[in-house]
Amino acid sequence: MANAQNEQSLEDRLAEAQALDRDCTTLSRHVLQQLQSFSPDAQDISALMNRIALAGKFIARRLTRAGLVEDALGFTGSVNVQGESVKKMDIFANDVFISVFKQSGLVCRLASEEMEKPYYIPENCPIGRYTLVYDPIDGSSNLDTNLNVGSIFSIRQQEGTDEDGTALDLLQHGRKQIAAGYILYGPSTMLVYSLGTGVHAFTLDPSLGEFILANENITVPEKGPIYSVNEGNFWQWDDSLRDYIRYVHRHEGYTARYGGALVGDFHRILFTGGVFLYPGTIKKPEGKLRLLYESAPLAYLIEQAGGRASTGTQDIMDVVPEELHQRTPLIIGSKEDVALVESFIKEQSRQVTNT
Ligand code: P6P
Repeated sequence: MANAQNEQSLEDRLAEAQALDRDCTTLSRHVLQQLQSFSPDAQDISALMNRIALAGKFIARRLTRAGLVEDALGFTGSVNVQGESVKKMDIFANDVFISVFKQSGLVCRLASEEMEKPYYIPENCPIGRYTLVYDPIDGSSNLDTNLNVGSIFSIRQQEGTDEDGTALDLLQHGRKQIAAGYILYGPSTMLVYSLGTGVHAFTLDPSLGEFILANENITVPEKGPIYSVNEGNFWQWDDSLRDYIRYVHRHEGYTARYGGALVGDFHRILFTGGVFLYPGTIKKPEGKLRLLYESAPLAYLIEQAGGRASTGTQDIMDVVPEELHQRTPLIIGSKEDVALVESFIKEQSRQVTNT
Protein backbone atom coordinates (compact mmCIF):
# COMPACT_ATOMS: atom_id res chain seq x y z
CA MET A 1 0.00 0.00 0.00
CA ALA A 2 2.78 2.39 0.97
CA ASN A 3 4.53 1.67 -2.36
CA ALA A 4 1.33 2.46 -4.31
CA GLN A 5 0.94 5.72 -2.36
CA ASN A 6 4.54 6.61 -3.11
CA GLU A 7 3.97 5.96 -6.82
CA GLN A 8 0.77 8.06 -6.73
CA SER A 9 2.50 10.94 -5.02
CA LEU A 10 5.36 10.67 -7.52
CA GLU A 11 2.81 10.89 -10.37
CA ASP A 12 1.12 13.86 -8.69
CA ARG A 13 4.42 15.60 -8.20
CA LEU A 14 5.36 14.97 -11.84
CA ALA A 15 2.01 16.35 -13.00
CA GLU A 16 2.45 19.40 -10.79
CA ALA A 17 5.96 19.97 -12.12
CA GLN A 18 4.70 19.71 -15.72
CA ALA A 19 1.83 22.13 -14.98
CA LEU A 20 4.24 24.58 -13.35
CA ASP A 21 6.62 24.32 -16.29
CA ARG A 22 3.77 25.02 -18.69
CA ASP A 23 2.62 27.98 -16.62
CA CYS A 24 6.17 29.31 -16.74
CA THR A 25 6.26 29.08 -20.54
CA THR A 26 5.63 32.74 -21.07
CA LEU A 27 5.73 34.37 -24.48
CA SER A 28 9.25 35.80 -24.15
CA ARG A 29 10.65 32.44 -23.03
CA HIS A 30 8.86 30.70 -25.91
CA VAL A 31 10.23 33.16 -28.47
CA LEU A 32 13.79 32.47 -27.36
CA GLN A 33 13.07 28.73 -27.46
CA GLN A 34 11.75 29.12 -31.02
CA LEU A 35 14.78 31.11 -32.13
CA GLN A 36 17.13 28.72 -30.29
CA SER A 37 19.39 31.62 -29.75
CA PHE A 38 20.20 34.35 -27.26
CA SER A 39 21.73 36.58 -29.95
CA PRO A 40 20.96 40.33 -29.95
CA ASP A 41 18.53 39.80 -32.84
CA ALA A 42 16.75 37.03 -30.93
CA GLN A 43 16.61 39.22 -27.84
CA ASP A 44 15.16 42.03 -30.01
CA ILE A 45 12.39 39.80 -31.38
CA SER A 46 11.63 38.50 -27.90
CA ALA A 47 11.41 42.06 -26.57
CA LEU A 48 9.32 43.08 -29.57
CA MET A 49 6.84 40.26 -29.01
CA ASN A 50 6.70 41.22 -25.33
CA ARG A 51 5.76 44.77 -26.30
CA ILE A 52 3.02 43.47 -28.57
CA ALA A 53 1.76 41.38 -25.66
CA LEU A 54 1.80 44.50 -23.47
CA ALA A 55 -0.29 46.33 -26.05
CA GLY A 56 -2.70 43.40 -26.03
CA LYS A 57 -3.03 43.60 -22.26
CA PHE A 58 -3.76 47.33 -22.35
CA ILE A 59 -6.42 46.84 -25.04
CA ALA A 60 -7.95 43.80 -23.33
CA ARG A 61 -8.19 45.75 -20.07
CA ARG A 62 -9.95 48.62 -21.82
CA LEU A 63 -12.31 46.26 -23.66
CA THR A 64 -13.38 44.39 -20.53
CA ARG A 65 -14.41 47.70 -18.94
CA ALA A 66 -15.47 49.52 -22.15
CA GLY A 67 -19.13 49.61 -21.22
CA LEU A 68 -18.29 51.20 -17.88
CA VAL A 69 -15.61 53.66 -18.98
CA GLU A 70 -16.88 57.02 -20.10
CA ASP A 71 -16.11 57.68 -23.73
CA ALA A 72 -14.58 54.26 -24.49
CA LEU A 73 -17.15 53.19 -27.05
CA GLY A 74 -18.86 54.87 -29.97
CA PHE A 75 -17.55 56.87 -32.91
CA THR A 76 -15.02 59.69 -33.00
CA GLY A 77 -16.90 61.44 -35.78
CA SER A 78 -13.90 61.20 -38.12
CA VAL A 79 -13.32 58.97 -41.16
CA ASN A 80 -10.06 57.07 -41.71
CA VAL A 81 -8.02 56.61 -44.87
CA GLN A 82 -10.24 53.63 -45.69
CA GLY A 83 -13.29 55.90 -45.75
CA GLU A 84 -14.63 54.13 -42.66
CA SER A 85 -16.06 55.84 -39.59
CA VAL A 86 -13.46 55.63 -36.84
CA LYS A 87 -14.39 54.28 -33.41
CA LYS A 88 -12.87 55.62 -30.22
CA MET A 89 -11.47 52.18 -29.51
CA ASP A 90 -9.71 52.17 -32.93
CA ILE A 91 -7.81 55.32 -31.94
CA PHE A 92 -7.12 54.13 -28.41
CA ALA A 93 -5.72 50.81 -29.68
CA ASN A 94 -3.70 52.50 -32.42
CA ASP A 95 -2.12 54.85 -29.87
CA VAL A 96 -1.40 51.97 -27.46
CA PHE A 97 0.78 50.23 -30.07
CA ILE A 98 2.63 53.49 -30.71
CA SER A 99 3.15 54.13 -26.99
CA VAL A 100 4.49 50.67 -26.13
CA PHE A 101 7.18 51.03 -28.80
CA LYS A 102 8.41 54.49 -27.85
CA GLN A 103 11.79 54.41 -26.05
CA SER A 104 11.93 50.72 -27.00
CA GLY A 105 14.78 51.08 -29.48
CA LEU A 106 13.03 48.27 -31.32
CA VAL A 107 10.64 49.69 -33.87
CA CYS A 108 11.40 52.73 -35.96
CA ARG A 109 8.15 52.83 -37.90
CA LEU A 110 4.55 51.69 -37.46
CA ALA A 111 2.12 51.33 -40.37
CA SER A 112 -1.52 50.95 -39.44
CA GLU A 113 -4.98 50.80 -40.93
CA GLU A 114 -5.76 53.93 -38.93
CA MET A 115 -2.90 56.06 -40.29
CA GLU A 116 -2.57 57.25 -43.88
CA LYS A 117 1.24 57.24 -43.63
CA PRO A 118 3.54 55.33 -41.27
CA TYR A 119 4.31 56.78 -37.86
CA TYR A 120 8.03 57.25 -37.19
CA ILE A 121 9.68 57.01 -33.80
CA PRO A 122 12.85 58.96 -34.64
CA GLU A 123 14.67 58.10 -31.39
CA ASN A 124 14.40 54.42 -32.38
CA CYS A 125 15.37 54.79 -35.99
CA PRO A 126 19.19 54.71 -35.77
CA ILE A 127 18.91 51.44 -33.81
CA GLY A 128 15.44 50.10 -34.66
CA ARG A 129 15.54 47.88 -37.68
CA TYR A 130 11.93 46.77 -37.54
CA THR A 131 8.63 48.01 -38.88
CA LEU A 132 5.39 47.01 -37.20
CA VAL A 133 2.46 46.68 -39.60
CA TYR A 134 -0.84 46.32 -37.77
CA ASP A 135 -4.59 46.60 -37.62
CA PRO A 136 -5.11 47.82 -34.05
CA ILE A 137 -8.74 46.77 -33.74
CA ASP A 138 -10.07 44.44 -36.42
CA GLY A 139 -13.83 43.97 -36.40
CA SER A 140 -14.66 47.18 -34.57
CA SER A 141 -18.26 46.88 -35.79
CA ASN A 142 -18.55 44.19 -33.06
CA LEU A 143 -17.46 46.52 -30.27
CA ASP A 144 -20.80 48.05 -29.34
CA THR A 145 -22.44 44.63 -29.05
CA ASN A 146 -19.69 43.12 -26.88
CA LEU A 147 -18.64 40.56 -29.50
CA ASN A 148 -15.10 39.45 -30.22
CA VAL A 149 -12.60 41.74 -31.93
CA GLY A 150 -8.88 41.38 -32.57
CA SER A 151 -5.55 43.07 -33.30
CA ILE A 152 -3.47 41.80 -36.23
CA PHE A 153 0.28 42.39 -36.48
CA SER A 154 3.18 41.70 -38.78
CA ILE A 155 6.87 42.42 -38.30
CA ARG A 156 9.04 43.34 -41.25
CA GLN A 157 12.69 44.29 -41.53
CA GLN A 158 13.08 47.99 -42.26
CA GLU A 159 14.87 48.32 -45.59
CA GLY A 160 14.24 51.88 -46.72
CA THR A 161 14.94 55.28 -45.21
CA ASP A 162 12.39 57.33 -47.08
CA GLU A 163 12.02 60.90 -45.87
CA ASP A 164 8.62 61.45 -47.50
CA GLY A 165 7.01 58.67 -45.47
CA THR A 166 6.03 56.65 -48.53
CA ALA A 167 7.63 53.53 -46.99
CA LEU A 168 8.21 52.00 -50.43
CA ASP A 169 10.26 49.24 -48.80
CA LEU A 170 7.00 48.02 -47.25
CA LEU A 171 5.54 47.36 -50.70
CA GLN A 172 6.93 43.84 -50.86
CA HIS A 173 5.30 40.39 -50.87
CA GLY A 174 4.27 38.61 -47.70
CA ARG A 175 7.23 36.24 -47.71
CA LYS A 176 9.32 39.19 -46.47
CA GLN A 177 7.47 39.07 -43.14
CA ILE A 178 9.69 37.87 -40.28
CA ALA A 179 6.86 37.31 -37.80
CA ALA A 180 3.07 37.68 -37.70
CA GLY A 181 0.13 37.02 -35.44
CA TYR A 182 -2.98 38.33 -33.82
CA ILE A 183 -4.57 38.96 -30.44
CA LEU A 184 -8.13 37.71 -30.08
CA TYR A 185 -10.19 39.54 -27.46
CA GLY A 186 -12.87 36.98 -26.69
CA PRO A 187 -14.07 35.12 -23.58
CA SER A 188 -10.33 34.89 -22.94
CA THR A 189 -7.62 36.97 -24.56
CA MET A 190 -5.39 34.85 -26.79
CA LEU A 191 -2.21 35.76 -28.62
CA VAL A 192 -1.39 33.58 -31.64
CA TYR A 193 1.94 34.05 -33.42
CA SER A 194 4.58 32.56 -35.64
CA LEU A 195 8.23 33.39 -36.28
CA GLY A 196 8.33 30.92 -39.16
CA THR A 197 8.73 27.89 -36.91
CA GLY A 198 5.10 26.86 -36.46
CA VAL A 199 2.03 28.55 -35.00
CA HIS A 200 1.60 28.86 -31.24
CA ALA A 201 -1.21 30.17 -29.03
CA PHE A 202 -1.02 31.81 -25.61
CA THR A 203 -3.83 32.61 -23.20
CA LEU A 204 -3.67 35.70 -21.01
CA ASP A 205 -3.76 34.83 -17.32
CA PRO A 206 -5.01 38.12 -15.83
CA SER A 207 -3.98 37.02 -12.32
CA LEU A 208 -0.37 36.73 -13.53
CA GLY A 209 -0.55 39.42 -16.22
CA GLU A 210 1.23 36.94 -18.48
CA PHE A 211 0.39 35.19 -21.74
CA ILE A 212 0.83 31.48 -20.97
CA LEU A 213 1.41 28.79 -23.61
CA ALA A 214 -1.88 27.07 -24.50
CA ASN A 215 -1.31 25.36 -27.87
CA GLU A 216 2.01 24.67 -29.61
CA ASN A 217 2.59 23.86 -33.31
CA ILE A 218 -1.06 24.29 -34.30
CA THR A 219 -1.92 22.65 -37.62
CA VAL A 220 -5.08 23.40 -39.59
CA PRO A 221 -6.97 20.25 -40.74
CA GLU A 222 -6.53 19.45 -44.47
CA LYS A 223 -10.30 19.92 -44.81
CA GLY A 224 -12.98 21.18 -42.45
CA PRO A 225 -16.76 21.70 -42.16
CA ILE A 226 -16.81 25.49 -41.79
CA TYR A 227 -17.41 27.96 -44.60
CA SER A 228 -17.28 31.52 -43.31
CA VAL A 229 -18.58 34.24 -45.61
CA ASN A 230 -21.06 37.12 -45.57
CA GLU A 231 -23.76 35.63 -47.79
CA GLY A 232 -25.53 38.98 -47.78
CA ASN A 233 -23.05 39.88 -50.54
CA PHE A 234 -24.25 36.99 -52.76
CA TRP A 235 -25.84 39.42 -55.23
CA GLN A 236 -22.48 41.21 -55.65
CA TRP A 237 -20.29 38.17 -56.38
CA ASP A 238 -18.99 36.70 -59.60
CA ASP A 239 -20.88 33.62 -60.79
CA SER A 240 -17.95 31.40 -59.73
CA LEU A 241 -18.43 32.30 -56.05
CA ARG A 242 -22.18 31.88 -56.37
CA ASP A 243 -21.57 28.41 -57.84
CA TYR A 244 -19.30 27.58 -54.87
CA ILE A 245 -22.00 28.68 -52.41
CA ARG A 246 -24.64 26.67 -54.28
CA TYR A 247 -22.30 23.65 -54.05
CA VAL A 248 -21.92 23.87 -50.26
CA HIS A 249 -25.67 24.48 -49.92
CA ARG A 250 -26.31 21.21 -51.73
CA HIS A 251 -23.72 18.92 -50.14
CA GLU A 252 -23.65 17.39 -46.68
CA GLY A 253 -20.90 18.20 -44.23
CA TYR A 254 -20.77 22.01 -44.39
CA THR A 255 -21.64 24.48 -41.62
CA ALA A 256 -21.87 28.26 -42.00
CA ARG A 257 -20.18 30.38 -39.32
CA TYR A 258 -19.63 34.13 -39.72
CA GLY A 259 -18.85 36.47 -36.84
CA GLY A 260 -18.21 39.69 -38.75
CA ALA A 261 -14.70 40.03 -37.31
CA LEU A 262 -11.86 38.53 -39.33
CA VAL A 263 -9.69 37.50 -36.36
CA GLY A 264 -12.45 35.48 -34.67
CA ASP A 265 -13.55 33.85 -37.94
CA PHE A 266 -9.93 33.02 -38.82
CA HIS A 267 -9.23 31.63 -35.34
CA ARG A 268 -12.18 29.24 -35.68
CA ILE A 269 -10.92 28.03 -39.09
CA LEU A 270 -7.37 27.59 -37.72
CA PHE A 271 -8.61 25.20 -35.04
CA THR A 272 -11.50 23.39 -36.76
CA GLY A 273 -10.64 23.62 -40.46
CA GLY A 274 -12.67 24.98 -43.34
CA VAL A 275 -12.46 28.24 -45.29
CA PHE A 276 -13.04 31.96 -44.77
CA LEU A 277 -13.85 34.04 -47.81
CA TYR A 278 -14.12 37.72 -48.50
CA PRO A 279 -14.26 37.89 -52.31
CA GLY A 280 -14.41 40.98 -54.49
CA THR A 281 -17.86 42.53 -54.78
CA ILE A 282 -19.53 45.01 -57.15
CA LYS A 283 -18.93 47.77 -54.59
CA LYS A 284 -15.41 46.59 -53.72
CA PRO A 285 -14.03 44.65 -56.73
CA GLU A 286 -10.65 44.31 -54.99
CA GLY A 287 -12.32 42.98 -51.85
CA LYS A 288 -12.73 44.72 -48.49
CA LEU A 289 -9.81 43.33 -46.49
CA ARG A 290 -6.41 45.00 -46.57
CA LEU A 291 -3.36 43.14 -47.80
CA LEU A 292 -0.45 44.36 -45.66
CA TYR A 293 -1.97 44.30 -42.19
CA GLU A 294 -4.88 41.87 -42.41
CA SER A 295 -4.51 39.27 -45.18
CA ALA A 296 -0.72 38.90 -45.38
CA PRO A 297 -0.16 38.30 -41.63
CA LEU A 298 -2.96 35.70 -41.55
CA ALA A 299 -1.62 34.13 -44.75
CA TYR A 300 1.79 33.81 -43.04
CA LEU A 301 0.12 32.03 -40.11
CA ILE A 302 -2.07 29.71 -42.17
CA GLU A 303 0.87 28.58 -44.32
CA GLN A 304 2.85 27.90 -41.13
CA ALA A 305 -0.12 25.83 -39.92
CA GLY A 306 -0.24 23.81 -43.16
CA GLY A 307 -3.08 25.67 -44.85
CA ARG A 308 -3.36 28.19 -47.70
CA ALA A 309 -4.37 31.76 -48.44
CA SER A 310 -5.34 32.86 -51.95
CA THR A 311 -6.79 35.84 -53.81
CA GLY A 312 -8.65 33.21 -55.85
CA THR A 313 -5.98 33.17 -58.53
CA GLN A 314 -2.72 33.83 -56.62
CA ASP A 315 -1.20 32.98 -53.23
CA ILE A 316 -1.68 35.97 -50.90
CA MET A 317 1.93 35.61 -49.78
CA ASP A 318 3.14 36.31 -53.34
CA VAL A 319 1.09 39.47 -53.92
CA VAL A 320 3.24 42.62 -54.15
CA PRO A 321 1.24 45.64 -52.97
CA GLU A 322 1.29 48.87 -54.98
CA GLU A 323 0.18 50.99 -52.05
CA LEU A 324 0.11 50.73 -48.27
CA HIS A 325 -3.66 50.32 -47.84
CA GLN A 326 -4.25 48.05 -50.82
CA ARG A 327 -7.22 45.70 -50.51
CA THR A 328 -7.39 42.10 -51.72
CA PRO A 329 -9.93 39.31 -52.12
CA LEU A 330 -9.18 36.68 -49.45
CA ILE A 331 -9.82 32.93 -49.45
CA ILE A 332 -8.01 31.36 -46.48
CA GLY A 333 -8.08 28.10 -44.54
CA SER A 334 -7.69 24.37 -45.09
CA LYS A 335 -5.77 23.39 -48.23
CA GLU A 336 -8.58 21.29 -49.71
CA ASP A 337 -11.28 23.88 -49.00
CA VAL A 338 -9.28 26.75 -50.51
CA ALA A 339 -8.55 24.58 -53.55
CA LEU A 340 -12.27 23.82 -53.94
CA VAL A 341 -13.13 27.54 -54.06
CA GLU A 342 -10.28 28.15 -56.53
CA SER A 343 -11.58 25.32 -58.74
CA PHE A 344 -14.86 27.19 -59.27
CA ILE A 345 -12.94 30.37 -60.16
CA LYS A 346 -10.67 28.46 -62.55
CA GLU A 347 -13.68 26.73 -64.16
CA GLN A 348 -15.40 30.07 -64.78
CA SER A 349 -12.28 31.63 -66.32
CA ARG A 350 -11.88 28.49 -68.52
CA GLN A 351 -15.45 28.86 -69.76
CA VAL A 352 -14.98 32.58 -70.42
CA THR A 353 -11.76 31.85 -72.35
CA ASN A 354 -13.48 29.21 -74.47
CA THR A 355 -16.47 31.42 -75.43
P1 P6P B 1 -18.76 42.70 -43.63
C1 P6P B 1 -14.41 44.26 -39.99
O1 P6P B 1 -14.93 45.52 -40.36
C2 P6P B 1 -13.75 43.66 -41.20
O2 P6P B 1 -12.73 44.47 -41.67
C3 P6P B 1 -13.25 42.26 -40.88
O3 P6P B 1 -12.85 42.13 -39.57
C4 P6P B 1 -14.45 41.39 -41.20
O4 P6P B 1 -14.08 40.09 -41.61
C5 P6P B 1 -15.13 42.15 -42.32
O5 P6P B 1 -14.74 43.51 -42.22
C6 P6P B 1 -16.64 42.06 -42.21
O6 P6P B 1 -17.18 42.77 -43.33
O7 P6P B 1 -18.90 43.40 -44.95
O8 P6P B 1 -19.12 41.21 -43.71
O9 P6P B 1 -19.44 43.38 -42.48
